[in-house]
Amino acid sequence: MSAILLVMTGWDPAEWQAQFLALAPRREVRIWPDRVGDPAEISYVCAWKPPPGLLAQFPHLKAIFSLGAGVDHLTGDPLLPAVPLVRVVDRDLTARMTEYVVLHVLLHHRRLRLYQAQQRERVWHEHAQPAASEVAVGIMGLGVLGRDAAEVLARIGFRVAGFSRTGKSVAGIETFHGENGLEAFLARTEILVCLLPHTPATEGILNLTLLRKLKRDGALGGAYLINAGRGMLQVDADILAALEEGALAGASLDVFPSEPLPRESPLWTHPNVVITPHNAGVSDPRALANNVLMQIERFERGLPLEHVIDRKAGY
Ligand code: NDP
Ligand code: OXD
Repeated sequence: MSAILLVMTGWDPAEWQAQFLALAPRREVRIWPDRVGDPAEISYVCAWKPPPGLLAQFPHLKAIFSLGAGVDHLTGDPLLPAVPLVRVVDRDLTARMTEYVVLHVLLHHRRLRLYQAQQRERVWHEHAQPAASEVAVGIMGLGVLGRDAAEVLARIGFRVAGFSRTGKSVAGIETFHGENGLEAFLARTEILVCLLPHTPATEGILNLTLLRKLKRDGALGGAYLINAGRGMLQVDADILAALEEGALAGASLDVFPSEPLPRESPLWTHPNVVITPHNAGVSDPRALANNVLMQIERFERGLPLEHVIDRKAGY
């Protein structure tokens, strides 16, 4: 017996199970917490936010599959078994994230919040509109998601740069990396898009000191933040302070240190903040069940698993 166990918090496992069984009817697919069966029969866990310590209970586990692109919901578990930890890299998820990033870059670029406010007051007034080619977008995290978004934004005409841990070369995109590259990257960036993973090195990186370094006197006349990476990258109080003092003119936030965003957070009602409920790049079981099953098949044929994370780097 080589069973797959679905472990998820906040998502409906029945939908995932149905997809797995539709694609691989002969597989044994179980659901935590009610239908785990004999823990010794679990070979693969497919997880989204499992309770810490749970995965250590399966003595014959061969691989763990994160059902999201991010793995911080797993790497924070001090008892995480030392088996390969695989993350999602899938065209469906990437396309969804790129939609989100492009939507929010354009929303700030085309001043949609301002025009919506004018509409409520029945005000017919046109504001100066820079061309995309005058506006500098900077993407922190030039990985699978950041790179796709960068390429689409460049195609629309924005001046796009990317920032990563190690050096990269991407046609049509200016690249910066490492601590030495950060200052120059921020100094040229008017719309900062964050698609970094949450690791010890990135926690709290979106703080007031960093936000103050963004370019405020560019074509847009202010700096904007779009965070669809992880909530633990951002300091909510610092974003509010940056909006207050003018370091930021607006923000789109999909992720928060505490999710759901507490009802009392002043971010909810800030006129220049757009809030979405961590759905920038949702994991759709119709696309991802197949992705995971293909990986398991590769593994069972003796081929290397793809997109195994580097435990030391944390992503
Ligand atoms: P990747 O691992 O492909 O890319 C991560 C990028 O971040 C890489 O370019 C990496 O640099 C860079 N990076 C990591 N650490 C640092 C650092 N300390 N300093 C500078 N750059 C750093 O991940 P994905 O693009 O697939 O996903 C990114 C994140 O997006 C996920 O980890 C997840 O948190 C988030 N996400 C959010 C979703 C949502 O719905 N809001 C949906 C899906 C993902 P290098 O290239 O040098 O390795
Ligand atoms: C992910 C997410 O990591 O949805 O994929 O946040």
